[in-house]
Amino acid sequence: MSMSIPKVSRTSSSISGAGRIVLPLVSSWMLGISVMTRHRLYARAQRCNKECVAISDSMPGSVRSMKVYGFPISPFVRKVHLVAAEKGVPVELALSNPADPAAEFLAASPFRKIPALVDGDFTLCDSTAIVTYLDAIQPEPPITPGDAKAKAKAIWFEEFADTILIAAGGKIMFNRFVSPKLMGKPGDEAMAQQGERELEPILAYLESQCGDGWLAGDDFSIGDIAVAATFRSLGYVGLEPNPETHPRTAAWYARVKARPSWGPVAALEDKIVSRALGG
Ligand SMILES: N[C@@H](CCC(=O)N[C@@H](CS)C(=O)NCC(=O)O)C(=O)O
Repeated sequence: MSMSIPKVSRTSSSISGAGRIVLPLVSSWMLGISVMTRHRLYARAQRCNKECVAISDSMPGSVRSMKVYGFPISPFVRKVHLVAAEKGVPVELALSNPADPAAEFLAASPFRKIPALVDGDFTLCDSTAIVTYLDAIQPEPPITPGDAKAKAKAIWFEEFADTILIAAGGKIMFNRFVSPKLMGKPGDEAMAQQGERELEPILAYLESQCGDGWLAGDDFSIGDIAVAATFRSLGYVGLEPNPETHPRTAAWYARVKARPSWGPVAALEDKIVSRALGG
C-alpha cells in the first residue's frame, strides 16, 4: 500500500495547484474557444487557486495528501471529493490547463479526462476506479453495503448517475452554463431542450426509487453520492430536484446535503466557480 491515512478532520478536503485549470465537461480546444477567452478564464481561476491554497494551508489536517486533478463542477470530480470527505481522507485538488496539461496530469489521465489521481508514484483515472481505490485504502465507512442485493443496487445507482442522468442533464448543463458562462460561446439551445425531454422519464424513475432512507436501502452508499453529485452539477441550470414535482427525490437530496461531507466540498466548489465566473 502506498500510503497510510493520517488522522484528520472529516472536513479536510484541500485545494492546491499552480494556477492550472481544466475546463470541465468538454475540451475547449475541441470547440475552438479563442485563445483570449481561455487566457481570461485561466487567469481568473489562477487567482482563485492561489486563494484556495491559502485556505487549505490553514485547514486542520493539511498534511500529505493525494492529488485529484480536475475542476469541481464535474460530477465525477465531486464524487471523488465526497467519498474522500466521507472517509476523512485528505485530498488536494490540482487545477490543470488542458491547453497546456501538466505532465503529471497527462501521466495519470492519458485521455485527458477528469478526475485523475496521483498518490505518490501511483496514478489512476476514472472516478469509479478512484473511489474504489479510496474505499480499499480506507474501508471505513464503506461506500457499498455488505448485503449482496443492496451492494448491487448501490453500484447500479452509481452507474445510473454516471451514464444516464449525466448523459441527459449534461446536454442542458453544457449548453446553458458551461459554454455561455465559462467559455463565452453561445450554447446549442435545441440540444439543451433535447436534454430536457430525455431527463423527464429519468427523473420519474428516480422519484419511484426514492424512499425514506437511501437509494440502495438502509445504508448510505456510492449510489447516493454519485446521483447527488450529478444533481449538484445540474443545479447550475436550476435542475436540482424540485420538491413540488419530485418530493421524494427532493427529500432524499436534502438528506444527502445534510451530511457532514457535503458542506466543505460544496463551499470550496462555490469559491472556485465564483472566481472562474469573474466573482
Ligand atoms: N467515466 C469517467 C468520466 C470522466 C469525464 O467524462 N470527465 C469529463 C468532465 S465531467 C472530462 O474530463 N471531459 C474532458 C474531455 O472529454 O476532454 C469518470 O467517471 O471519471
